Amino acid sequence: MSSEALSNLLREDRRFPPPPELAEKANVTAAAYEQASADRIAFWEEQARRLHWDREWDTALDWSNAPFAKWFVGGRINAAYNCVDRHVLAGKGDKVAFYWEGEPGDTRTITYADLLRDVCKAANALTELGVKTGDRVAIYMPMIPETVVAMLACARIGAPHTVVFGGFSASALRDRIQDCDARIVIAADGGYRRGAPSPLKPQVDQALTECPNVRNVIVVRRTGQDIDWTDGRDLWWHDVVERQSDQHTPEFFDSEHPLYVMYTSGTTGKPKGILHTTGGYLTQVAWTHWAVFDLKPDTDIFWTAADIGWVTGHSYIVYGPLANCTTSVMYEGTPDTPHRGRWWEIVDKYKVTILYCAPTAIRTFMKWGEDIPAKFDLSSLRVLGSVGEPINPEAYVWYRTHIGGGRTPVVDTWWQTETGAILVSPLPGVTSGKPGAAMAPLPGISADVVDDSGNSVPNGSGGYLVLTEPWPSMLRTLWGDDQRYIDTYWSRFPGKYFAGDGAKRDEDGDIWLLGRVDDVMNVSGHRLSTTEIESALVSHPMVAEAAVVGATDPTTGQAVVAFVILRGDVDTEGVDIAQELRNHVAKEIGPIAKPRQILVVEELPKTRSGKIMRRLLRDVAENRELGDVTTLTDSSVMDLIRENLAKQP
Ligand code: 6R9
Repeated sequence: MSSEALSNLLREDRRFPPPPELAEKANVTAAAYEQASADRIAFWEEQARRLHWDREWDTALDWSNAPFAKWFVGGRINAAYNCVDRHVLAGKGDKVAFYWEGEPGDTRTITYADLLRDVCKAANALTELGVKTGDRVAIYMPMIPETVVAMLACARIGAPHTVVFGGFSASALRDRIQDCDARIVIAADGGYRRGAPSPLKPQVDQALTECPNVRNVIVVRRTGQDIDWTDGRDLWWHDVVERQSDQHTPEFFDSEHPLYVMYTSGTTGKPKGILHTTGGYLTQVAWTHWAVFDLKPDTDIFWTAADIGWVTGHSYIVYGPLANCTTSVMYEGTPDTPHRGRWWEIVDKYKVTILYCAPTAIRTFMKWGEDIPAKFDLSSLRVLGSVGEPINPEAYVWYRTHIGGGRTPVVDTWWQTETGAILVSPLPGVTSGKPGAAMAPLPGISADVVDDSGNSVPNGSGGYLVLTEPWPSMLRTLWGDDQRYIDTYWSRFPGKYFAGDGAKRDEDGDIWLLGRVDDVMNVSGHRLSTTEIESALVSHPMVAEAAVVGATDPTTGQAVVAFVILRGDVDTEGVDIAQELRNHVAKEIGPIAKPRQILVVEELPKTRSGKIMRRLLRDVAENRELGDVTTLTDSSVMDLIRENLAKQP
């Protein structure tokens, strides 16, 4: 990283200490860091005791066959029992688990007692269809309560689920079903997105032409769309689940029993099946949900505005919140349907106290303007969270100011599908937040920033984020590919988990995430972070959102190419936008970071989890045929960008 870039970041000196009332009653205090560093294993054992174990473990961690970890060895546990039954048995059956809001405006309120009844019925249905402990079940659904019920029913009978994003194509679904050899698919006819029914069943039908091992498809009726039906294979959820008994006795499984496989893209074309198991995963999602959001189960209304088909949904819509007996909000649709204030209307309506979402959403709201959230009463909010990408300081401050009313801490939470739960994050009652920094590893987590040779970097320097000790919710392997697990995560720096993210430590020793290392550019021998240049661009009053890529350049190796979306409300009449922004970047970071090209676009290509697909932008910047676009939310975005560019000099 260039010294200019570093000194620029060190200029970020705004600090937001915890509100005193929050700090006073905070679930976690600074003592937790000391306690955990004195005895990390004992700390996690204490957290594991938050759960119900049918039999306690003999050994907390078995790392003798590293990097294959076993946590809470010998313990017996059932994830669904922990998320549902034990709360009902404790007299909380009437407590609301989900306030569900459909995109068209229909609503459902689901209590823990409702959830228990539905999960038992679904578990009985799966058993009737021959699903046994260890069999895989694929779930391809919109954001409806049945998705949660389906996941918990699988967990209850020990059948690992693999949830495939509703936005994924038939071929993506086929690859995932084939890779984990799922025998049953749970799907819906469709879901609502952008004000219209969006079909799902046709993709299932198409995928299954190449998945002969799938015996049955259970179909939830959500939209009532016309669908094709394969007799003998397809079954309606309301036929096969509704008639079942609402009693089901859960079996307790080994702590290391597989809970789910979640596919995520790797550097090759073949997606990686991240395997999570039960005891360690549930321990860490439950603890982090309680600690990082300062969750008060009796009074908070929690909302993770993400899709369940993404790991954030698994850990912080389903398993973490339910393990903590939380009341959550769940929303089916897009933020601008039927109007751009939909999220804020939901916060206002349900008096949401904790909101967790992605920086890309925040930047979109910035683009739409602060007068939209200003029309709603957001005073119930007390903690805001961010996940999925580095949050640039401008977005952080906007979020805190215009959504959080200048009161709420913002927790920038770093983690991955692989890590299962949040690992690096501020604690809202302890940490003085710095806009843009994920700050420090949570208690019980050992992380470091290292240079190319794997040595710890001093404060004030950049490098790679690594984890130096195993943690309970870590992935156990890649489904069916132990060697790829070792190669991808444990070979770059022997004995350390390589996250694939660039990071730096500031003068205080706090951690800043700088984006994937494949997003780190090398311009004339200077290492530049895409995130840093994006932040600089977004700090200009004309810019709403920016994506930066390194395009191959004959002289400099790589050159910086920036795609920007302008704010709707600024007057650009007579302004040479590109020149203005290039100078701005030069001023903020240094002349070396000046984009070679600045392209003004209307939209950026994003995955359903909100990540900008820089790979595609690089294809455009380097004038290549586009690679795979199947994981885009909306693949027509790329056509728009091309058309747009054809019109620019
Ligand atoms: C939870 C999730 C993981 C990658 C990760 C990193 C990026 C996530 C971040 C962040 C900076 C944060 N990422 N949170 N970067 N600050 N707070 O997003 O999982 O979809 O597997 O993505 O996302 O690059 O390596 P996943």
